[in-house]
Amino acid sequence: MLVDDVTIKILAGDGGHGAVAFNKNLMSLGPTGGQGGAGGSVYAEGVSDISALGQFRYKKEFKAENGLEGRGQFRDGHDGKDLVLRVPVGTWIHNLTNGTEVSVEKTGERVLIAQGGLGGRGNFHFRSSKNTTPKESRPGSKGEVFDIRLELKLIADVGFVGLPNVGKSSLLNTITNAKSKVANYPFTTLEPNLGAYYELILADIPGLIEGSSTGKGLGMKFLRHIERTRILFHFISSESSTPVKDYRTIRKELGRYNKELLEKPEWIFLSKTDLLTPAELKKKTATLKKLGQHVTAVSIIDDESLKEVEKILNNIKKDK
Ligand SMILES: Nc1nc2c(ncn2[C@@H]2O[C@H](COP(=O)(O)OP(=O)(O)OP(=O)(O)O)[C@@H](O)[C@H]2O)c(=O)[nH]1
Ligand SMILES: [Mg+2]
Repeated sequence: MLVDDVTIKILAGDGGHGAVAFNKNLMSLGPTGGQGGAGGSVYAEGVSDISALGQFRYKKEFKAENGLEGRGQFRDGHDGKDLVLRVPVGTWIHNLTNGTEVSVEKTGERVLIAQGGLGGRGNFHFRSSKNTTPKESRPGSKGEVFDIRLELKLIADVGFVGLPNVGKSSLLNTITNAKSKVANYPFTTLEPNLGAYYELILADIPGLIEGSSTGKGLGMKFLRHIERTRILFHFISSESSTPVKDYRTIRKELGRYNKELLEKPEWIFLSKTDLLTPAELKKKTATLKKLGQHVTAVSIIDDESLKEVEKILNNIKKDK
């Protein structure tokens, strides 16, 4: 089950206390207490794996490390390690404690969500000409503690649809940084996967079959995700002897689920074209072109065809 709405508690680390210490060397008495380390902060970082919120289903509290206390001999405490929570791009972080919200829109983007406490000063800091033996130091300050709600709003620009095993995930992996599972059997992809092509987000969803709209196969759940995409890439395998029928099967399910899906701009991709002879390729492309949509031949081992896909994506990017 895809987790797309979950509430957790985050705790940034507390700063370490400053130390009170004196030089034990009789020749030079004096304060030597070091400063406490800073507490670790909590960050959210965007990843393309949209199931990443699954890690929050059972575990509900996430704490960054505290800073360590200062010590004698001018030694400052170590800073606490930051905690980085990996969240899918498109995750909104609603801070339930202070009412602010922020979203993570890009893979690799890091957002500070709870600031760690500062380390307290040690007595070395409080020395002066009047007070050469200060016994004063400061405690570290507390790290921020918030209740946050993580809500995934899939922000894909392009949704990949098609029958199972037609090469949707393979193309996603080839042109983006995604690591969608690929294998030579139907229903390899069990949950939607996102990939980023520059600022465009591409969503690869599990293969659809006749009856998907009524819950057959992996069903409905994934059609919901492409409802929010702007454009559809419709994949048809070169291995199929019935490409037009395959096309219609998918369109029927899309329309039965939500007629608006049929209104979205659509690009047809005839995939795995390295398996065809030039003559077969020509014939299949011509048949599909009769459907009145753009048809692009693609093979993940043919760089020229991949450049075509990139060209299409670049145009979509321009219009964004
Ligand atoms: N020859 C060839 N094989 C390909 C190409 N693209 C994908 N394949 C193979 O086709 C099989 C299915 O690829 P996937 O990318 O898993 O297909 P999918 O459409 O994501 O499948 P589901 O997740 O089940 O819907 C794998 O064995 C791939 O290696 C291609 O361009 N040429
Ligand atoms: Mg797949």
